[in-house]
Amino acid sequence: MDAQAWLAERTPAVNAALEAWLPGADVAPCALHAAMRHLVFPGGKRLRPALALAAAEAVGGPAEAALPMATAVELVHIYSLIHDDLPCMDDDELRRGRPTVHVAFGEATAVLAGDALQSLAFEVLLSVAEPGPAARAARDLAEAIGAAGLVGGQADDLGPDPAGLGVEHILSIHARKTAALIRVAILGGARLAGANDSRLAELAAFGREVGVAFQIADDCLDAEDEDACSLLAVEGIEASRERAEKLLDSALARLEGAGEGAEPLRALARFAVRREL
Ligand code: GRG
Repeated sequence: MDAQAWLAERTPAVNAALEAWLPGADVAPCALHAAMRHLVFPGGKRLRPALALAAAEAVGGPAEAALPMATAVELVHIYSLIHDDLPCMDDDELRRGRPTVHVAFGEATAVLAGDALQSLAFEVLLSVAEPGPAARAARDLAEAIGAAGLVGGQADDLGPDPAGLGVEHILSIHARKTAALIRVAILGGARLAGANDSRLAELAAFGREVGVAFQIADDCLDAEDEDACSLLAVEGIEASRERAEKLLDSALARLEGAGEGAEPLRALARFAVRREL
């Protein structure tokens, strides 16, 4: 299956949901709303939303059931990019070839735009008609992006040179900073489609491995960048690529019995790890 074709087919529904939830840039406070929209439109690959939709299909549900999760994880992803680019974090002036949000709108507005996107994510997720599974998904999302997940991973990434602390430490940062959001996108998509506990456990483990492999692949794509956290600094690019492939194999093996419905999820996992963009 062609993951990019699947992404192209499913992304319009995600874009429409994002458009429906985000206030217009002509609505006051205009600068805040424009800053919230800046990295959402045009977006990036929309990989996390696609994983949420594909997870719903993998457990036999319709992809649409996972749309609130898909929307929520993209909003969180954009929040994390805005805050990650800030001068006090990575201090980046360009993202996807455009000025970062703090460059375009100022630092204070960028912080607030990230904050508002994060809270909008929970509003979207908890606005579904049947709140039970969504409430569980919201709890998982809160855990995934807090001190035990994305924010904690980022905190360790800012700490002493992780390369000096060894492979396990770097993998732990990858697992929290990057994989936790990918894992929870898949888990939440499956939850909203009514998956049972054993499918949820299988998909959570799949998501973690794909997420770590995705980050390693990202480091390999970015080999020029001297990111201290990169595994490349410790074990080199070939061993890192091999590690990502092994994680992908292990993740795919978990879905061996999952049938045809899991094919989009398998294809997206391969794309996430082997992509060239
Ligand atoms: C500062 C709250 C806070 C979090 C920082 C996730 C994160 C932690 C920062 C984002 C920047 C970063 C380097 C994250 C690692 C994950 C990663 C490779 C993100 C890019 O994801 P893509 O390729 O982005 O899916 P697009 O542009 O396609 O949306």
